Amino acid sequence: KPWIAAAPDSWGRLHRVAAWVLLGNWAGGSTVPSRTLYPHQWSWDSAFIAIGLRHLSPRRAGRELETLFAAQWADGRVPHIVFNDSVPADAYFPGPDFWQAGVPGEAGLINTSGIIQPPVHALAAWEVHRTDPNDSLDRGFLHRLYPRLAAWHDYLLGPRDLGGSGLASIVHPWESGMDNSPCWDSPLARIAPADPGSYERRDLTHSDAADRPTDLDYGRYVRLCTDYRDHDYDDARTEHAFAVEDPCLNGLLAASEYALADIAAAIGKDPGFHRARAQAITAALLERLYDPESGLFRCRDLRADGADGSDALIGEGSVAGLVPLIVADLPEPVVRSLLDTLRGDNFALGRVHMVPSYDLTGSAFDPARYWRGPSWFNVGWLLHRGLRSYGATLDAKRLREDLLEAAGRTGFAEYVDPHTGDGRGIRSFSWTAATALDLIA
Ligand code: 2M8
Repeated sequence: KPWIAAAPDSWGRLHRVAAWVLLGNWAGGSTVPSRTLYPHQWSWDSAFIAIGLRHLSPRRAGRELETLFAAQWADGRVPHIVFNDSVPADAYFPGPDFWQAGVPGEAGLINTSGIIQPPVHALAAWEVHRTDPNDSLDRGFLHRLYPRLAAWHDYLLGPRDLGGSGLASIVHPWESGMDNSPCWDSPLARIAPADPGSYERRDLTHSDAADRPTDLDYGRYVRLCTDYRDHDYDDARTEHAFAVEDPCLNGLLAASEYALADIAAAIGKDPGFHRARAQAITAALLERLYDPESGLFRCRDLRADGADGSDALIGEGSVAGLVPLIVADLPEPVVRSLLDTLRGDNFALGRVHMVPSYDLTGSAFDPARYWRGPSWFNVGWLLHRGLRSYGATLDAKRLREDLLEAAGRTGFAEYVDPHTGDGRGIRSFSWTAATALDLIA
């Protein structure tokens, strides 16, 4: 029996509470994902936050992104965390002492992590600009951000094109944003975990252990970070024992590259380079990661030792493989297959709460544990955008109501059990509030 969302006539109150959550998480120059579990600035969180915040204040939304890009490294990378020095150093692990990384800022060193997250930023910058284009142009928002966004994409398609394929690779599960996705189980199995006595997790103070990654996962996360740090985060010198081409990150890169073309045009520059690059990423995505048999994109493990010694597509089906639906101009049969997969038994659009992060029929499915099954609001927002752009209006409408109903009912939970709809993780989570604001607008 299809699960039916609440009637969409009461979003006024939801809008007010979402605004209250988002403004309550404002930390002076950017927004924390959560006051308790994530008390710093996170890269892709800030992009989703800006997309919602623009409906309250386009200027503040612009500031959110500019604060993040003030911490951009000289090589173009945008670090996945920008640390807030006024928060105690042991509030989050791994903190600044662990990463030993940063860039000079106007008021001294800005402490950052050394890894990245998916590039939603050009997309967000373009949406922020579109909210009040005249004010944005007057203040030079796009003029300041454009070269930084271009350098960010150059980093991803330069030093991070580890497969030489025209796609960016992630070198750590945290870089995917989907930390403990079952897709990472096989590539992570090759990584020797760090000594558990060498660090102390902080996340379990604020969240249920059953909802979070395991200690074994953390041991491997720490090992990969340490190896990278010990090579000064230099991609050419680090072995990168974990190296994967992820369809979510690369789908977002293609969509952001199209947004960068729009940004270039808006400030009187030639958009042609970015359009061509977006098309090239899309072509590489289709060639390298699309699996027509299962109707979704897969992750490619560059370090897998296939029978012929080659890299390999990872068998696990993740919602990351559906996110490329946000990319423009996909071939029609691919769009049709992606929609079939979304509606079929593996992701059951319209029959479970929101869209699960992992195949409902997969052997590793866990409805409570983080990115191994629960439904997430940022992913729902992306798929809603994709559905709308490809004319799946009814699916998009239902998903929107479902996302808004779940956000309000759970107190803006971090994620949701797809079967019961119960909120999981922490509450008053920023991107849950931000994506709700955008869906209401
Ligand atoms: C989660 O990741 C962090 C590490 O970056 C963590 O588990 O401590 C993920 O859900 C990630 O996608 C998100 O950006 C971050 C902050 O919300 O939390």
